[in-house]
This record gives sequence, structure tokens and C-alpha cells, in this order.
Amino acid sequence: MSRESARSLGKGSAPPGPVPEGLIRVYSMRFCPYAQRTLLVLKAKGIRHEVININLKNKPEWFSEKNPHALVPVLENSQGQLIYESAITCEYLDEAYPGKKLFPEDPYEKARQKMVFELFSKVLTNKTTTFFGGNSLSMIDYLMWPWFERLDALELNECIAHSPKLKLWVEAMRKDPTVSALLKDAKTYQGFLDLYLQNSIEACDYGL
Ligand SMILES: N[C@@H](CCC(=O)N[C@@H](CS)C(=O)NCC(=O)O)C(=O)O
Repeated sequence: MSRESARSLGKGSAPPGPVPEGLIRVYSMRFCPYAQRTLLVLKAKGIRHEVININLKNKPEWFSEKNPHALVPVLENSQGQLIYESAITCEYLDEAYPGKKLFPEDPYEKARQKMVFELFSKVLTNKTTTFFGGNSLSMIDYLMWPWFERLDALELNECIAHSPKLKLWVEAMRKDPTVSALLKDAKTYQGFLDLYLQNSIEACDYGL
């Protein structure tokens, strides 16, 4: 269950009811790279979820009750617990749900991924394995990917043109079934961005 491509809720909309047992809800926006992190983890772990898209240019009055900063992503579970900040939502999902663990079990390796994530840009040059956490894809790759997916749309592909290791990583990421299931093309991102920069309340629903 999902509805990733549902139209967004805006001002005047009724707040959604409680989250049904056995599901988790994510408040999202179709073009948000932070929310994409949460969606990647939901998909990679096969977690049953529903998506409520929020119109960030015309936010519902009730949305600040879900997150005091009124930003997406936010998770809400059937006990009414709310979790926000994308990296925190991803770690919560990894810990709260069974199945494939995306963070390493080893506490040091997990701390290392988090340190690497903090360092982000410095690491790009020190990478020796295909993925950032080793030879298989793990949480840190999903946390970083959304920005790389948008390079083409922003005409910033030059950033990776001179880094063969990074180019190989991008190619490997595009082949991952979770990444490819959520992939959007450059034209779509550009269409969204044009409207977003004009402050259009249609931006978040671009292409629907
Ligand atoms: N640090 C936050 C950033 C989230 C964020 O900035 N989300 C953007 C959309 S991509 C947002 O909700 N913007 C609404 C606003 O700025 O009012 C996280 O990692 O979750």
C-alpha cells in the first residue's frame, strides 16, 4: 500500500485520521530529496506504508501538529507517534522493523557510517569500495542518493564527471531495484523546479 503519486493536501484540507494498525504513514512531497530517503528505506525494507503528500507551497493548517518545523518527511505510526528529520526517520525504520538491516549491526561500523555521512563531501575522494559502506548497498548510500539523482536536472553532472569512482557508484545505484523504482527523470525535476521557483501552489503536484 502506498499512493506515492497522490495529489498533495493543502490549506483547508481535513487532517487524515489515525494510521491503521499494521501500516506506517509518511508525510512526503513527491520531489523532496529528504523524503526520498525515507521512501527508499521503506521500499528497501518492504514496509507496508501509506504516503500523504503535503503541498509545501500551501501547507495544511494541521501540518505543524505533525512536525513543529512543518517540514517533510514525517512518519506517523498507528500509536500516533511522530518521527521527523529524514536521517532519524531512516534509522527509526531500520530499528523498528525486521528484515534486511541497512545499518551495519556492528556498533563501530554503524558509527563509522554516520561519521562518513557527516563528512559527506570529504569522503567522496577517499572511497575505495563500490558503495559507501562497503561492497554492498547500505543505509549511507540511500541517505546520499537523492542529491545525486537530481544532478542531471540541475545540470550539475560535471560535479561527478571527473570522479570515476563516483560515476561507478551512480551507475551501481541506478541498478538497485529500490532506487530505480523511485527514480524520476531530469525533465520531471525541472518541471517541478520551474513551478516551485515561481511559488506556484501547483508545484508539488507537477505531472499529476
Ligand atoms: N533537515 C530536514 C530537512 C527537510 C526539508 O527541508 N524538507 C523540505 C522539502 S525538500 C520542506 O519540507 N520544506 C518546506 C518548507 O521549507 O517550508 C530533514 O532532513 O528532514
